[in-house]
Amino acid sequence: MAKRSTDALTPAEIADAKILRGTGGETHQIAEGDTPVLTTQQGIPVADDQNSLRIGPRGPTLLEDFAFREKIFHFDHERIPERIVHARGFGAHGTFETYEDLSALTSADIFQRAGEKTPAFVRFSTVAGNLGSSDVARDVRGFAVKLYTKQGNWDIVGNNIPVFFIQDAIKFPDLIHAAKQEPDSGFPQAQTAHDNFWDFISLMPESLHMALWIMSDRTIPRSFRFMEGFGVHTFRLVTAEGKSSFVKFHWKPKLGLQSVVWNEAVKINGADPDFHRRDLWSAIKRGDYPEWDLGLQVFDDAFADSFPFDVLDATKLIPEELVPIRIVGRLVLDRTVDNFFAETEQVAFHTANIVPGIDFTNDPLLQGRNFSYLDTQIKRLGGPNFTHLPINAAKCPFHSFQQDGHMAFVNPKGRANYEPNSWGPGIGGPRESPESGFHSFPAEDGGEKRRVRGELFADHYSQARQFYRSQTPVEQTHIKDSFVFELSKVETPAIRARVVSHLLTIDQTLAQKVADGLGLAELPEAAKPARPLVEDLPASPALSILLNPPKDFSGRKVGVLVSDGVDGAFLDEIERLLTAEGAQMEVIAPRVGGFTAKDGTLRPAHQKVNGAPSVLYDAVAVLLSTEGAKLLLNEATAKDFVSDAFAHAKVIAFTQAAQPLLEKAGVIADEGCLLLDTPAKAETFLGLCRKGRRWEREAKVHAV
Ligand code: HDE
Repeated sequence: MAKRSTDALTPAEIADAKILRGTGGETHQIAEGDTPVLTTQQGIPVADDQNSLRIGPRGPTLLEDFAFREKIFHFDHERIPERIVHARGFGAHGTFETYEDLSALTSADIFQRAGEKTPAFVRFSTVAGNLGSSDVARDVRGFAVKLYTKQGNWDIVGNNIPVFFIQDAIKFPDLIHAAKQEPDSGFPQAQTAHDNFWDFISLMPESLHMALWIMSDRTIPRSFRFMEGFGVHTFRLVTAEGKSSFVKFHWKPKLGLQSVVWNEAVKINGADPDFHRRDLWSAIKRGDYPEWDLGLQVFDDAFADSFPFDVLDATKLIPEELVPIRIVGRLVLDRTVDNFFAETEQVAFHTANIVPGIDFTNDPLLQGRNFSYLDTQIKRLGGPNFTHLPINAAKCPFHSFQQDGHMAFVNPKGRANYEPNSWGPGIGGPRESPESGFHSFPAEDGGEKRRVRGELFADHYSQARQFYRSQTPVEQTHIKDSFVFELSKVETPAIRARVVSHLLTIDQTLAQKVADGLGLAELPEAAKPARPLVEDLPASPALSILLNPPKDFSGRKVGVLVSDGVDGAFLDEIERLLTAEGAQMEVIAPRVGGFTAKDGTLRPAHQKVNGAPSVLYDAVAVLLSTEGAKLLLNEATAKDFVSDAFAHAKVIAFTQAAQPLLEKAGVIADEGCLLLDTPAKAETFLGLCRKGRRWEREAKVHAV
C-alpha cells in the first residue's frame, strides 16, 4: 500500500473509495478490488460487525465480546465538555500576510518583513448558546485568531464588538450565569430575552454601553464574512529597543459590513440553524476566500492620559476618527477543516499566548482572562498536553522540559529533562536566551493593595450615548425595536422599568420610544450616573453598519423562485451577471428535480420551494409563467417567500405573470420591486441589489 498525504485526495478518489485514511491521518492507496478489512483499534480483524457475541440466537450477550466492548466504550467517550462560553463555533484555516515592516513599532517577528506569511486558524462562535443551538441567535460573535508565527503561537481572542459587558474579570461568571439558560428551568438558551439577563444588566450600569451594541444589528450578522473583529483590550507593542506603545487590534472585512433583520434572523434559525457555518464552508469550498485587513490603533501615554476614559477599561472604545486605524496586513481564510472535532472543537485559544514584541496591559479583564483560558483547557481537553494536538501545536521549533501526563504523544528522547543540565544538545540545551526570549515590558506599577478600579471607569453612559447617536435613523429604530422585543419577554415589570431608567440617562428619545413600545404606564426616574457624563462626544460614523456597507453585491446570494414554462433566458442572464459580480444564484422550484423551461428543456433546481424561504437570500426574483403562478398562488410557502422578502426590505424582481402572487403576498410596489419584462433588465436588478435593502419599507410593514 502506497502512502500519500491526505491533501492529495480528490473528491473522485474519495467517491471511488480507493483511498483509506489511517488513524494517523496518513492515507493508503487501495489496490483495485482490495477492500480493507475492518479491525479493532488493536488491529485485530473483525469477522462480524452486525451481531454481538451471545449464547444462542436469543441468549445473553457475552462480556468477552471485546470488539463490541471496544466499539461502545469508544462511542461513550466521543464527547468532551463543551465550552462554557463560545460553545458553538466554526473554524477555518488561512494565512496572515503583512503589508509592511513594523520594526519601528514592535520586535514581533511576524511584523519584521513586508509580505511575511503566517499560517492562521480562526474560530468564529456565538457566546451564550450551547453547542447545538442556532447560528443566527442574537449574540456577540467570537472572532478568535491563532497565528502560528516563527516565534510561537500568538492568539488574538477577540469578538465582533469592540467593547465588553464588564470591567473586571471577577464579574464574568455572574454575567455568563445571567446570560445563559436559567438554572432551574434550563431555558431559554441562545438568547438574552429573559429576566435573569436584564436583571443583571440593569443592576450593572457598566454593561450598558455593550447592551446598546448587542441590541444593534451587530449581533445578527449576515455572515461571518461581513463582520468586523476586535481584540477589545488595549495591548502593548514593544520594539527591540524596549520602547512601548499601546495598541488595539481590528479586523476589517474586505466585503464590508452587513447584517440581517431580526424577524429574518428568527426565521433563518428555523430554516437553517447552520446558516453562518454553511455560508463560510461554501464560500471557501468554491474558492471565494473571505478576507480581513488587520488594523492597528496605535497610541502613546500622552494620548492615554488625555483621553476622557481609561484605556484599560474594556467597556470603552477609542473612536477611529480620534486614533485612525493603520492597516498592516491581511488575513485570508482558504481551507476548511478536515475534521470538525480535531480542529474546531479541540483548538485551544489563550489570551496569554503572545510573542516577543507584544505585551499585556493592566486591563483587569485581560488579566483575568490570562488566568481563565489555560485553566479551562485542562478541564475541556482533559489534561496539560493539549498543546500536543496538531491544531494547537506551534509550527516553529519548540523545546521544553515539560513532560509526561495524560496522552503525552510528543515525548523527548534522552536523559536531559531539567535545566541546567550537562547532557542536552549543545551546552546542555535547550537553554534560555536573553537575546531572543520573551521579555515583559518593565512597566512600573505601585499602590495600595485594594479592591478598587480607576476613577474614569465609573462613566458608564457617555459612550453608550455616543454609540446610539452614531447610528443612522434605521439602525436607531432597530436598536429601539430590539430593546422592546427583549424587554417584552422579561416577565418582571420592575426589571423592564429599571432598563428604561438607564436608557433615560443615555438618550431621552430612545428611552421614551422603548417605554412606549413596552406600554410602560409612566417613565421611571432616570438612573443617576456615578460620574458626570462627557457631554457632546462627536458621532463616530465607523460605529454604524449602514455607513460602512459592501461596495458591491459580491459574496451574496439571490434566490430565484421559478415554475415550469418560464423563459430560461432570464435565468441565464441573472446568473451571468451575478457570477461576474462574485455573487451567487440559487434556483427554487416546486420540485427539486428541476423545471421545464419555455423551450421544453429540463433545467436543474437547487431547492424545493418549502425548503428555501427567502430569508436564506439577500435578494429574490420570482420568475413564473401564467400556469406556474396559478399553481403557486395556492402554495403558502411561495406566498411567504414573497411577503418575507418584501417585509425584510429586499429587492424583488418578477415576471409579469408573477404579479398575482406578489399581490397576494401584500407587496406594495416601490423602487425595490422590478418588473423583469426582458432578460436585459437583469442588469437593473443587479444595480438595485448593489444598493442594498429598501429600508423605507419597514415603516409600511411594522405598525407596532
Ligand atoms: Fe472569553 N473565554 N472570557 N472573552 N472568549 C472563553 O475559553 C473569559 C472575553 C472569547 O473559539 C473560554 O477555551 C473570561 C472577552 C472567545 O475557542 C473561557 C472573561 C472576549 C472565546 C473564557 C472573558 C472574549 C472565548 C471558554 C472575562 C473578547 C472562544 C472556552 C474576563 C475580547 C475561543 C475557552 C474559541 C472563550 C473566559 C471575556 C472572547 C472560559 C474569564 C472580553 C472568542 O476561558
